[in-house]
Amino acid sequence: MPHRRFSFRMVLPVLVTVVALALAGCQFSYTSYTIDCMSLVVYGLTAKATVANFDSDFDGIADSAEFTLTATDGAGNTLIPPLPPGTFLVPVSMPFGPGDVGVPFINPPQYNPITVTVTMPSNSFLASDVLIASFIGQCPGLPAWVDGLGDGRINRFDMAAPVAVYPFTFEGGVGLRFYQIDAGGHGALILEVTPEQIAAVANPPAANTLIASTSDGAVALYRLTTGEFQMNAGSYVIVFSELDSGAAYYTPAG
Ligand SMILES: [Ca+2]
Repeated sequence: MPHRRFSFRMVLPVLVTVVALALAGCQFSYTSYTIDCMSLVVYGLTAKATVANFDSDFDGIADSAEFTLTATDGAGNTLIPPLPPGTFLVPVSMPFGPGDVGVPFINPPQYNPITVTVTMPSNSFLASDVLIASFIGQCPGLPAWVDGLGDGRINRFDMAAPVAVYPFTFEGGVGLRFYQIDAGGHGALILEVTPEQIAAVANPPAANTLIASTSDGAVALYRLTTGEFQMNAGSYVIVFSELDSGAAYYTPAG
């Protein structure tokens, strides 16, 4: 585990700072923590087990508190794979700390916020999971996940968008589906663009080129000379570069 020195820069992204918990199963406290794009670091951590859920010497009697960690980004992506049993142990007779503990994220976060939880996992010695602590922070520069629009649409941050754009896997590959959103928030499929239609336009084209549109022309998909896609739906216009629900997109100026 990397230990890092305290610095003001590392404190800035933290939303929630000093918390001390003394829950059933463990006395758990710390002086501060930081979360950034790379890791969680907990400073001044002390832990004293009051319940044992791990048998470290295989005599059939639990003697230690086992902790496990989950780390997820705003979209629920897992930032660290499941830990092997016994990764974090505090013997009941031997309190841990105070010390600094760093937890590196194996998978980089894609959305804020980042949440790390510490639990004592249930097993034959413990009837149910016990939440010990949770840490919440931000990776500066990442978009925030918007609840409610996290259904796979590309334009997932626009609550009032009149059209939702979804990547869709056709027989020949990935294309797009466009849904008109009514005042009640319900969608109606108004346009499908197949991978063959997309491939029929050069990438990048010599001039911005229409790939497909609804029969009335109200919603249209173009390939731009930059290689990006642009959807026009009246005054609502977005540009995106990938046929992926995690694709970055923006509204062009002007
Ligand atoms: Ca034992």
